[in-house]
Amino acid sequence: MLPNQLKELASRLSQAWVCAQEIEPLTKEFPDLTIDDAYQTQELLVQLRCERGDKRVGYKMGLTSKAKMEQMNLNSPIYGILMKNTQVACEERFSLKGTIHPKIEPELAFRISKDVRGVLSMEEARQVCSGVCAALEVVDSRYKGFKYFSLPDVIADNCSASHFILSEQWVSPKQIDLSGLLLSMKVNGKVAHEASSSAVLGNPLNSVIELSRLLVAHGKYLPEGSIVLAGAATQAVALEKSMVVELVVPDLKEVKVFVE
Ligand code: OOG
Ligand code: MG
Repeated sequence: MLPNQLKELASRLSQAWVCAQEIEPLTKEFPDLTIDDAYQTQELLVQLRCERGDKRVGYKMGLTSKAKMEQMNLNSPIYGILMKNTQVACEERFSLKGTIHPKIEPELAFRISKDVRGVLSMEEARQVCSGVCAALEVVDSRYKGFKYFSLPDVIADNCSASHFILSEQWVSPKQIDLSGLLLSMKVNGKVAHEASSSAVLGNPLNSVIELSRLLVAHGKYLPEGSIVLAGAATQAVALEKSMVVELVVPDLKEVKVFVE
């Protein structure tokens, strides 16, 4: 598609985010939208956010577990961009105002300690991830009914990124078995979904490797200091007012949010 058309799509999505109003999936009108067009639209959308005073702080991986691929009926890992103003502090209140049909999901986050400009090996991924912590991601599609027809739709919509919450403590990944952590997401004190971290591509570090591959393919790199969300290990839960959501992971500090 032409650059001007992609700009128009980015501004539609931007408007939908600002007004918290759902729109038709883009592919309904533009069935030929490619994955490459979609990543360019995502980039233009993020540029619009930056013009309004926000800042990039990292990346989120999506569809990295079987549970999420099945829930969304899509089958390939994708990335979105994390923005500074969408981080909610741990144990703070999160207002549903400004969201459309938000859901929450359990994740692990990594902190990247140096620029990554190529495709990482497992050994390199271990070296560049200087910290890991428990995270909750709020996803909120800008499309009607939280449904899309295709990967290009969800990629253009910054992979349904809404907000994210990190636990207050980063732990060195070298101290723990990253593929054997039990992630328990509790809603109002009761376990809603639970899975091993191995649900995320066998080991969540594979998600960072997959991100490095996708970034090379789309002419981008992973800057030092970035935060990377590895993708949900389980299905997401619809968020409702007054919920208290918590992710408990042995060996990591828990992360919690109060919904209002
Ligand atoms: C797509 C984003 C997926 C994850 O962790 O798998 C995602 C969606 O669920 O709308 O964030
Ligand atoms: Mg996610």
